[in-house]
Amino acid sequence: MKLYYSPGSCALAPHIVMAELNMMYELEAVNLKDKTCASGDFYKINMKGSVPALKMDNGDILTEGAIISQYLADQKNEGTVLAKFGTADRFRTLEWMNFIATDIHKNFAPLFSADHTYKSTEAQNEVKAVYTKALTDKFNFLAEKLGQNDYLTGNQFTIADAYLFTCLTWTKYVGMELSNWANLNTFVKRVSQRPAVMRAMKEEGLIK
Ligand SMILES: N[C@@H](CCC(=O)N[C@@H](CS)C(=O)NCC(=O)O)C(=O)O
Repeated sequence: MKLYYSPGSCALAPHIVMAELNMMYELEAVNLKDKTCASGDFYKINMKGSVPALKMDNGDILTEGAIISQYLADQKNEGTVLAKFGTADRFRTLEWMNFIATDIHKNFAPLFSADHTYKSTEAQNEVKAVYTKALTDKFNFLAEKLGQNDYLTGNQFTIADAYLFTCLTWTKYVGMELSNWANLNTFVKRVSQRPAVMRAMKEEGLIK
């Protein structure tokens, strides 16, 4: 299997999942600016031009991070990072995955793109204020739901924690202070100390 990624992007989430499951995998970095990678034109691998993309063992490409993580978990079917098919715990994790994909991940995008999307500083600041407020509301909810639990669904680290962790690492790039949410701050510190997370971050050059 090969994961196409860009360092620190949302592809870090399935990367963490592969490391957590101790899978055999290769990595290939993608330059998201010009859509190139060592194999050449990244659009030929993923027409959407976005990471993550997973080349599965049969050579087919699977895209959409939330689905790649489910696919990876089911390859091992250990019931750890994702509970087994048909269980209530599995749906609880998938509920979080959808929330993170649609309400967290995608609310960061305009914060990253505002400066090169809008000409006037006023418009840039307005967009940033709207999406910072949207994320603030979601972070308030997350901090309350996380409570004193180690992870989103309790004490078991799941694919949803890998995804949430990845998104929360972006707060430092968009001027959001994670220490305003003690539970989220502790969560990020806890996850960042997991050996598989450290391995994935090292492989992406994010830490030494
Ligand atoms: N719907 C995709 C979106 C992935 C996505 O937003 N990837 C970003 C990096 S975090 C990206 O590749 N952006 C560059 C682009 O789309 O051109 C998914 O959930 O996997």
